[in-house]
Amino acid sequence: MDFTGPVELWQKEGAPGCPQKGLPCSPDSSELVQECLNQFKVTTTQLRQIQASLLRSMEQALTGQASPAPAVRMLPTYVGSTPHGTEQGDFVVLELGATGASLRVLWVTLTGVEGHRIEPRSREFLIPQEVMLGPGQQLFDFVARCLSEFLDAYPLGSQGLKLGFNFGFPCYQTGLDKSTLISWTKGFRCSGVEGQDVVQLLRDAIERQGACSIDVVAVVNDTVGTMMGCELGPAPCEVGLVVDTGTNACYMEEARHVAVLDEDRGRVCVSIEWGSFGDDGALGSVLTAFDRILDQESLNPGAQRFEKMIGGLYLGELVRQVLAHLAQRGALFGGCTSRALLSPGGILLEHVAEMEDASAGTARVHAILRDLGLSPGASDAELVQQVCTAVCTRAARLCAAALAAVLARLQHSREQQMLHVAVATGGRVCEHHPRFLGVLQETVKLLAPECDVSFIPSVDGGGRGVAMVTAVAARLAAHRRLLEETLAPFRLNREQLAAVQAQMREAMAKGLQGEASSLRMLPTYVRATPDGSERGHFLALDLGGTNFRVLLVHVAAGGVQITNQVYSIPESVAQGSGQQLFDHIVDCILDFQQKQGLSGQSLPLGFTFSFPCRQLGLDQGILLNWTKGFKASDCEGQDVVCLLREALERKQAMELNVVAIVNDTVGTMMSCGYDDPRCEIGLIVGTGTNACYMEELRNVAGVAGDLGRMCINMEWGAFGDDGSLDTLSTCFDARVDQASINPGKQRFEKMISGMYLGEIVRHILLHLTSLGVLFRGQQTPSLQTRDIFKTKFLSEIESDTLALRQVRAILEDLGLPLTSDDALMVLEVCQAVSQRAAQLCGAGVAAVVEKIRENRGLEELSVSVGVDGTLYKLHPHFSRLVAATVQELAPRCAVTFLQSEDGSGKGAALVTAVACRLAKQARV
Ligand code: 0WK
Ligand code: BGC
Ligand code: BGC
Repeated sequence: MDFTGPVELWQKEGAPGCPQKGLPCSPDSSELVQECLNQFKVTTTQLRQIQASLLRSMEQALTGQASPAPAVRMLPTYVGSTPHGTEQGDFVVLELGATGASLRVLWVTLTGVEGHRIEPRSREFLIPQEVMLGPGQQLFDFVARCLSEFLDAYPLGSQGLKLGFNFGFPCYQTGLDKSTLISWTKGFRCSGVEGQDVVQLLRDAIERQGACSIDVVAVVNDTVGTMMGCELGPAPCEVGLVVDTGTNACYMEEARHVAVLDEDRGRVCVSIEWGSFGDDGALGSVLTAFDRILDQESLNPGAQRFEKMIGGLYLGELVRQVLAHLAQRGALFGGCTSRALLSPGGILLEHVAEMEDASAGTARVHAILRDLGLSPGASDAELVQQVCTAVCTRAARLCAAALAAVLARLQHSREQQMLHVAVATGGRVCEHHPRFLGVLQETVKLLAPECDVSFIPSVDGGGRGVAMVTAVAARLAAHRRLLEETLAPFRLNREQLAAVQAQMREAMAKGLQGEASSLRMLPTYVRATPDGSERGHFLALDLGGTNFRVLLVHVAAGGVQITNQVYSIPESVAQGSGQQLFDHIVDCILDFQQKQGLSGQSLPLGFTFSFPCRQLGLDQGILLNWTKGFKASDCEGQDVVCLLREALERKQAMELNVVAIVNDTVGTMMSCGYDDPRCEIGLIVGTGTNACYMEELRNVAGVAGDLGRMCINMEWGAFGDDGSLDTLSTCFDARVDQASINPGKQRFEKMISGMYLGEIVRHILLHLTSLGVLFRGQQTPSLQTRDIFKTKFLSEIESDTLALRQVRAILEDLGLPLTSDDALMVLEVCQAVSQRAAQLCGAGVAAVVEKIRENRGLEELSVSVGVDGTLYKLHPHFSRLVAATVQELAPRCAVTFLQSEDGSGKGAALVTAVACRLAKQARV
């Protein structure tokens, strides 16, 4: 190490009477020694101040604050997860910078079996001083030569080797294998490297060396390697601490707190680069004159001030400075000095560690001092030990204050008062110094008593950790590839969506003509949307969605008042006998009437019945087939108005007059049409999905007349039941369909609606778990449980406001053992499934609006769509994606989506009101 500063510097500062922490100069030698030792005392208050100041700096840097530039850099490392323990394979690790003037190459075999370790094989190469201070290319060529020399001993297969580069210097990383050196530290100062991508420099050197089958897949800071190499234990190891020639720490930060990352999900390992703490003067109060001299004589004066008080490269030098100072004032070694004592770098870390080791005893100290050319007196050994202890104790306590700042940061970012965490420690100061770790742990307990911290020494200086990162990178890349392959069929492009639109148009035309088509295009006998002249009190029923509702609707000049009550339809009733179902419906009506004081009152009733019905009139609807989990017997093929009337009769509620049966899409269109006459389409995306629209009567075969329009219930849920969607259908869709109570039916609905999306996601998660991509490949009973993954979870998981931990909470409630990577992948699965649903729904709406535009021979169409349904209303992105797809596929239609506020019950009442108005006019 090169300390070439002018000796006379001491005299100037040591002048009697200087205010700041100058060089002590009392005439009494023991007092002089005490004065020196006191210089290195740092009080707990000062430690707390340092802890607070470093924490402030860390949080300023995380927010990306530019000026004043925070003293620490907080560099994201692209390591997003701690090891699974399942990583396996052979990896080469190249270590540069962790241990000063040496380079290490390791061959690491990861077994993927927890607790089963294969000892890495490694070799150390000393780096000549001129290489550490020469041109960068020389350094990297030296590194590449050492690498191939090491690998010559190993049989390299053809498949090439993955290499992890452990580079212990401050770097801006833009990817796991892309890293730009900010500045050299610790005695390195090669030219032409700062500001360069060190992975590229290494790749170029390896190429120049001709060792071509080596793939550099990751560059890692040594602290990260240390953290990642940590054995799995009771507490997650989420902090890596290195105190070797230099010092630094890293920890797992919530990604959303790292401004530069613009990522709001998951965690990322951040290299703090705390060595530069105090470069802004924050350490002024604890710096001694010895620290200032050391800094001025260093390769990088003014930089890495904190490191220069803790790092192994500097501890020996600090001790030497103090001993030289005391010797020259006659307080030590009888006033004699030696070349080693006066030469920078004369006392090394190893010397200090040995001299401090109480078990070594003073005899050993004497021996070391003699090796340094000194003639220690009787008391000198103890005084020297005291100096070593003072310097190293301060280093350990300062390091503890910094670590306490990291723990406080973890508490902040995790919003946890009580923190359980493991800290992986690495570096020769931690490993070899007799007391450093002890003082560190003690002081951390003092400064962060509410944190339960376990210290885990890294086994091989992070070699395994770097191999882990490389393996994790390889695993993440492999998992990402499998995830992309699994989700690719859900990513529909414009051509595929346009094809769905065209197929739907074709099926609409056939259905309207009564030809074979998966779209039944059922006439509803609703000929007009409300014109606002409707008046009266109406009862309405709303069956077929999440809730069964009975409503009292008062249509007046001032608007519509609605009173309603929700009743449940137990599965046993929905899948029992038809009589049981309709009796249950009438019981609810009677209960409602009784509660509203309407018992016995004769009121017209509109029945929203959200199932495919062939209507023969407004009050006649033959149920074609049940959908959405309903399967009541003796109903299909029956007129459900009759079934209701029979039940009313059975319950002596003859005063109720069933005037109209409408589909929920029609009710929704009417309900929204009451406020916006341009609303001529009704769309439901809830438990099920469907749409209706106002079609030109001339296009509707089977209904007399050519003039005017009639609302057509498309029953688009059945689109594709003829196989026309098979090209888009995935194996997961097939599994959901096969497990449903109506296999082969409602294929379009089963790719879009709320009753099925959760199940599609569950099947994908099962598949990804079986591939080992999720949940560490562990299949859990809960995930095998049908309908356990509710569609509302998609809406919650995809909401922008939810942090990943809340996503994790939802999944953990399901008993899924997950990591943050898993939660991120579950999120992507949900996004892919809901996006496809929204796009398919959008393609359907685009087909309808284009049909209306062409029906009316318009260049441009402006139309509104009344929408209802839990999925459409609650999912954070569904409505936007539907609108975007319609915009893309039907650019000549300006489509407004109106979310129905009062549900289709209001619509049913309005249809009833229109029917009553028309009936009265007919009687006049
Ligand atoms: C509310 C409507 C009802 C419709 C339902 C669909 O009033 O007629 O069936 O929306 O949404 P879901 O409740 O199935 O999510
Ligand atoms: C470097 C860090 C490194 C630390 C420990 C410091 O000088 O800036 O990147 O982690 O030494 O080796
Ligand atoms: C039914 C439709 C209904 C839709 C929305 C489908 O399952 O067949 O009649 O409109 O669900 O509730």
